[in-house]
Amino acid sequence: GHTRAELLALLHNRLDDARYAHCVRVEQTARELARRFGADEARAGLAGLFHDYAKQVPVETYRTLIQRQGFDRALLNYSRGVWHGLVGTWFIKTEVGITDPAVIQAIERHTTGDPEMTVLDQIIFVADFIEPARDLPVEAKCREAAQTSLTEATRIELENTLTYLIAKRQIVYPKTLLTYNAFLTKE
Ligand code: DGI
Ligand code: FE
Ligand code: FE
Ligand code: FE
Repeated sequence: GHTRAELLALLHNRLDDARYAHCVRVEQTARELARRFGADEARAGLAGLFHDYAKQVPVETYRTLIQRQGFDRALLNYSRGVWHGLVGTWFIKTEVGITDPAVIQAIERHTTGDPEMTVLDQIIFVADFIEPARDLPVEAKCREAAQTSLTEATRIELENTLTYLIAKRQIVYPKTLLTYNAFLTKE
């Protein structure tokens, strides 16, 4: 086990100051959501803190890793926006030594979501979008929804992500759309 100071140093080694500060805010937001929705606060904090650990790994490093470590080759059609969650946990496991499957899964799912997202997965997904520095109207609307409904907050974020990607003519990872569909019909 690492001390908190060691964890923060490992995180900051991989991230610039702005991205590092975002991760610390997501940690705090995730802990609040865990208290509100009855999830494990320590796991939420750890997943929140490390969710963007691999956000600044070089693109060439990702390409090589996807080809050599048995990842789905279809991932090569996407970019770091998609890779840093689904593939990024490889760096968290090997460089930080985080092994808790629930924490790893929440980080894997934090960008694309998953139709079967757990409460912890949804907490990290939403905390990323509503941490205090996020101030767009849609982010405020999602933060308000997250006062009472984690699934509604998740749905709002997914709607925004898809709308954004389509408006920018960006490729949609199929699981992002499958997740949106699944959350349309959740309570
Ligand atoms: O890492 P953050 O910026 O804090 O936030 P994030 O991990 O939720 O999203 C990172 C980016 O990923 C964002 O610009 C939208 C993009 N993204 C999400 N789903 C998809 C996607 N990009 C593509 N190409 N396809 C997707 O399905
Ligand atoms: Fe991210
Ligand atoms: Fe997100
Ligand atoms: Fe993030």
